[in-house]
Amino acid sequence: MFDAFTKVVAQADARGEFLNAGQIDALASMVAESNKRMDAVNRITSNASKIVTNAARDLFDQQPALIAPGGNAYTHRRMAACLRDMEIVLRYVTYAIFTGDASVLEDRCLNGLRETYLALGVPGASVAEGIRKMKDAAIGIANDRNGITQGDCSSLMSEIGTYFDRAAAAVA
Ligand code: PEB
Repeated sequence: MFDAFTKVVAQADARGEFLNAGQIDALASMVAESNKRMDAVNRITSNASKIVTNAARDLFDQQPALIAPGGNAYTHRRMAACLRDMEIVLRYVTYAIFTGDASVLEDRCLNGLRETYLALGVPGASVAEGIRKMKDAAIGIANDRNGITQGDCSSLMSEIGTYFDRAAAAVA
């Protein structure tokens, strides 16, 4: 598990080189912009249950077969497992946003998840759709311009989007 700093150090060390100016500039701007990152993590974290439940509700509205008899989210046990899975993915996405690096998400959440779902018969494409719904909701909440100092958050928002995209691609 890396963060943006240790990732750059590991890459430089693997080549036996000092950090270069481009790497230092990139990390310096990440530090300068870090309030945006912390605010985004804080907003997503404090709205996590709303993000998960709304995304699940929309998913089941669109794909009612999942909650009909024989569906993969039918029975409370499976419904609970489904909501829990969505919450786990969202939690690891917030870690990735916080550290500015996807490795915690990749190593501890997504690695082997497709195979797990295949073995369980959980439909990966439906999980991916649930993750995309969480992405839209999370970015809407993180990028809400009301009641906050106005600034350019576009690159942070697209970075946040990439973590959700990786999660969706890992299971679809
Ligand atoms: C991954 N999910 C399930 C299981 C595991 C995971 C390991 C099997 C064990 C269990 O049931 O608890 N666990 C989960 C995860 C990590 C982890 C992400 C990361 C660290 O440790 N069913 C649907 C929806 C979808 C869903 C499409 C969006 O119809 C999920 C939610 N996951 C789902 C369901 C089960 C499951 C298990 C229903 C139970 C399947 C079953 O027992 O038949």
